Amino acid sequence: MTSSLTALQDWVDSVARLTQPEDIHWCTGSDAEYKRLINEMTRSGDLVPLDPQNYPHCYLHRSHPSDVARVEHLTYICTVNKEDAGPNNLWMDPADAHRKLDDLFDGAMQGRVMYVVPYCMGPIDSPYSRLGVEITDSPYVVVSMRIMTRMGAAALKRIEQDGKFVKGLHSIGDLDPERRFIMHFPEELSIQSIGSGYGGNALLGKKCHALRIASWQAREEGWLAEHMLLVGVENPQGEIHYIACAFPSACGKTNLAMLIPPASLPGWKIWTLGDDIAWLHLDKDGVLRAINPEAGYFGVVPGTNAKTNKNAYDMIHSDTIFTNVALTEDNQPWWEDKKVGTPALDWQGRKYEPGNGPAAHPNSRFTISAKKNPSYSQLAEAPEGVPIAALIFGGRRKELAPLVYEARDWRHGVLVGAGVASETTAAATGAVGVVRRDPMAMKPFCGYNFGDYWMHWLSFADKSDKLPRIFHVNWFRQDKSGKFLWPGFGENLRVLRWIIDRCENRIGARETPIGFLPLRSDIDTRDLDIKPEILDELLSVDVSRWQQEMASVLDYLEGFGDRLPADLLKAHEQVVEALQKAG
Ligand code: OXD
Ligand code: MN
Repeated sequence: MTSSLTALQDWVDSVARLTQPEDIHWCTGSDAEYKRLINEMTRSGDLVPLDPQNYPHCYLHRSHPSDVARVEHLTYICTVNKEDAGPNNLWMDPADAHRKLDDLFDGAMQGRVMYVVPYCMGPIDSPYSRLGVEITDSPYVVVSMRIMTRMGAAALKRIEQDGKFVKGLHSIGDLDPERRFIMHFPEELSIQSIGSGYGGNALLGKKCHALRIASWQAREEGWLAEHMLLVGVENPQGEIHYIACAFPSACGKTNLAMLIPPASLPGWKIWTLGDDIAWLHLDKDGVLRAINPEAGYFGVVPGTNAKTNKNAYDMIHSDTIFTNVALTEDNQPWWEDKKVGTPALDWQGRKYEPGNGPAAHPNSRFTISAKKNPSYSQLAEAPEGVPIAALIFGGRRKELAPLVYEARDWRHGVLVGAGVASETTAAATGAVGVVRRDPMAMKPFCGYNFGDYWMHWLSFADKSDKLPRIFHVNWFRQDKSGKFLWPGFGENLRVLRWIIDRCENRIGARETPIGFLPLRSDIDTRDLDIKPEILDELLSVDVSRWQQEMASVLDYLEGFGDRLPADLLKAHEQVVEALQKAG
């Protein structure tokens, strides 16, 4: 046995001694294993098989009603030095955290099977991929990890070669929210999660590894682990530009990643590489290249229909695990805005009563292999990843932020990313609809001090002169009556087109204090029912409101004290001065 496999075996043995499972199963990732687990969960009631005619190989899983979203207030970064976790994270001393967790994990798997799940984040043969092993007592987690990652024998083989892997320990425990913790130990490359079976807390390859731990690894190794969708945009001439977009949770990353071009833009196509996470590396020529570390989608279901996201809607008619959706009389999954069918049972399995709230939980999810997507990119498995033409930040802002603007340079782009704010959604527990700062859409996911993170971002300017341009978009502007000003969905391609034209130096722009904005005539509105004055409003910069915004950004940035990079402050000053001149 190689030393990495010995280290893995030793760790598995020590976890088994602590958690005392009834049995241990090393996952191979085979079809037979998947089917056996699905059958077992169907028998135990963990999964409800759905209408085999209309939803073949689809299942419903209901999580505990107190366990339906990520729990940021129970998510910790445990670094030796508190400052390394930063004000953007909850922190616990690693020794205290280990003591607490050892207590909670003591005997936690009694009467259950402990699954050992080797996985690879990224294409199995990519130099940019990283390895992990999750130990879990939840078969739902195992089948989900098989969909979401390259899981099983091939990953184990690579662990043997590479030596390094992230250790993730998960138990659903007793699902008591008082005994629920999601703890990260970046210095130990390890994660421990107990008391939750919900995806973002329990599928440790996703947010815990591919963002929180990976962001730390990325800084040490000189790359970026980001909360970004990844797509190729093909124009009618057959050229494909790859873009990566960071939007906060439930701001439409999955919809944009699978966008279907409107009929009035014939010949355009979108190719999906990822809908949630991108790992970005500079190659030897200084080109920023990206892979999607995941292999599947864990998407928000409500709102998905043939108009908003046809690709997702079509593909989730087979081979899908649904979590917390409602059911129709004839056992079809149902959710708000599905547009067909009526709910009989709500997400908790109760008879549907409108007085009890939505039928499907607002954060109900589909889990499905990326390969099922009709717009799956041919390069999704490419070990070398794809070259990035543009990085796009965005948020859900009723007011202020224009439809699109371009940062002046990389440094300004880092400030634009650091200033991202968005109205909160149901993807995490807590109030919905409140504007909060969510730098680079990484507020819940950066595994270290944001001050150091921005410094790391800024450092890329010294490493390459081929960096992509940086943009900001906002699809969510509303008028006074709450009506959206921009049609969104497939029509967002019109904005991506402007972005690509800018990257190719094909068009000019209007210089404003906050960056470059489109000339009205450069946004193609063919066949779009949008009045010129609405477009003007979407493309306007309200100087005095931006002055307030920049003051609020500064307030936020100053919270990072001496870890705040001076260059970020300089970029901020530049915008403030430009606003002053314009005001
Ligand atoms: C997600 C999230 O589940 O960002 O992707 O919350
Ligand atoms: Mn996400």
